[in-house]
Amino acid sequence: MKSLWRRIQTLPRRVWFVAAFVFFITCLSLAVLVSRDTPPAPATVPISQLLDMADHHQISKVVIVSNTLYATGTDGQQYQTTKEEQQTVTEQLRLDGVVVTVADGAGRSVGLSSLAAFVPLMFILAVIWFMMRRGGPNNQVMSFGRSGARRYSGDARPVTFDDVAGVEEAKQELAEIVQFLKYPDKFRSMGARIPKGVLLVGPPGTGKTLISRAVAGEAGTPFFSISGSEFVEMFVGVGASRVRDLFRQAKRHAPCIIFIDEIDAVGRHRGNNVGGHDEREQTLNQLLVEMDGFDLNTNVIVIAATNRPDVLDQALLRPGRFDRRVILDPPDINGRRAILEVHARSKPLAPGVDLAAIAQQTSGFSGADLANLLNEAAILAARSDKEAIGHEELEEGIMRVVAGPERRSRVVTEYEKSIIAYHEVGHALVMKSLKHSHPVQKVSIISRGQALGVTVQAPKEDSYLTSRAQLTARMASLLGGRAAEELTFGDVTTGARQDLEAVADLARRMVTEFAMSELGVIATPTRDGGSLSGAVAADVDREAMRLIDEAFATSRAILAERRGKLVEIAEHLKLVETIDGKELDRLLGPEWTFFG
Ligand code: NHX
Ligand code: ZN
Repeated sequence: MKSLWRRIQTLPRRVWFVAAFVFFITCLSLAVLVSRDTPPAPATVPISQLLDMADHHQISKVVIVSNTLYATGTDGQQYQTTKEEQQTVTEQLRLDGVVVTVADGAGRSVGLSSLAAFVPLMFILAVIWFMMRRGGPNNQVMSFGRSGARRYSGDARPVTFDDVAGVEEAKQELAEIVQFLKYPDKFRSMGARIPKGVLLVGPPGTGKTLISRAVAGEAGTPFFSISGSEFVEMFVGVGASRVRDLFRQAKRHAPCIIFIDEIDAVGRHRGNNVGGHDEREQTLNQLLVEMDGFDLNTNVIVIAATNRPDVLDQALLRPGRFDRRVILDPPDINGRRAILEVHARSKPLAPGVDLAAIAQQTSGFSGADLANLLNEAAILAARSDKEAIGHEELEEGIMRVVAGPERRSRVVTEYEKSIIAYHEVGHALVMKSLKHSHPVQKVSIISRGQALGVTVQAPKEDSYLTSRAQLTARMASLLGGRAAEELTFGDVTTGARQDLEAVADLARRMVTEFAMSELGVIATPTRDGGSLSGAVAADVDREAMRLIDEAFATSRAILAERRGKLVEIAEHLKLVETIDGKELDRLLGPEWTFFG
């Protein structure tokens, strides 16, 4: 009983909705049929009395259904009576001037009551048909049993490694898994132990799900997908039973792949939270039990994804569990280009569009960002009835991914427009004045998302390290907006809060994480709950403040000295609204130099 209730609890909300709907329709149709088609209760009379009444012309109509007579009086009153098996009354009634109808077997009311039973039945069948159709074998996604996992199989076109770009090493490592799934016996006969679990590590949007699907697609096996958070968000006890169910399903469809996204939701190391999170722990234990329960012939490989491998419970990483680790980095320039090419396959690009240039301008974008960029560009091209996606659409696609879509409906006063323009040009001029800044890509006073204006920078090339000079240049650039407001208007606004937050965060990290202050190399594990003693904390604050102060002084000095350019370009920006990097260089002139 308890497990039944648990089962009911785990039903997807959609099923509940459908069930309630069917119930409602059933009640409704019954109510309608009953109220409409039940005649006023007939009076039951002896056959002799009915015939007498007919003789006295008190009966107008009779319906005979086998041995039952339904009579209607001249006054509208209904009568019912039963005749003898073989008795014929038709002739006599006819002589009395009564309209006689003989209905065979199923009378009117009988037909209606069967209809009443039939309507809800049809509804239920329709609903079942509808749900089957949604989850049929040709369908992409099939909601799977109690586990809640989605099973992907028999896709019209399975995902393959060709659809995955920019992560060549990961592809190579996973190609081996494909071999295990395809030819398990080959490995077994060599006495090789086939891995049970693979941990994919990488930031969001780097294609962890995609590459897992590609492994299944390449091996031609089913793919069960569930997110770790789905295990734990439900009612107590459900997580573990879902795990059990998922593995049961998977074993039935072996060889196959189980993909667990966000494994850290279940796999966080245990025991550090007071009060305990029993539910999660139970789920994790069940997962470990299931994986340990794989025998040599279980052709199921579990692929788990996370962007926080450091928080995982060590038990998950032990041999025989997720003992293989595949790293997915954000794509470099070549990777980005390859990803753009994959997504551009199905999209017409205008001649001369240079995806390499787009790749160059999108440092730091993930695969998902790039997919988004191309999709936005495609939407823009379609909306303006173009024949192909041009460079213009791609540029706007970048801006949309970076800062959101334009919000031209946001109306700003002329005065605010000035503030926005000077603020943005302040950023841009400081950036252009410091040698260690990245190039400016775009300066715009068109509202996007939450921002009233943006200045976009992009590195010339990808890098894995950032120097102190680069960080101090970044801090000064971030404060350039505020410095320009102050210098131009003698007052400052709330608009710079995001810049200020970023500066404060950067300064703090420079002191504590990167040891780039006068405190020198201090051991400060501040990431994730490390704590500082009161005295050191005060030192850190003081040093961070000093770094910010210096950066702000740099910004002010630059803008004070180059105020002419600030005014000139800001006034120009108010007219044109957007200036790109090339145009900015032109406006700065050939004599432009770095500051100091
Ligand atoms: C507000 N927004 O919140 C208005 C609408 C100083 C000319 N009342 O620094 O737009 O004040 O260089 C992501 C990015 C909030 C999230 C920017 C959330 C900005 C942006 C505050 C320009 N450009 N500030 C900037 C700005 C604002 C904000 C954000 C965000 C302004 C400044 C936002
Ligand atoms: Zn700003």
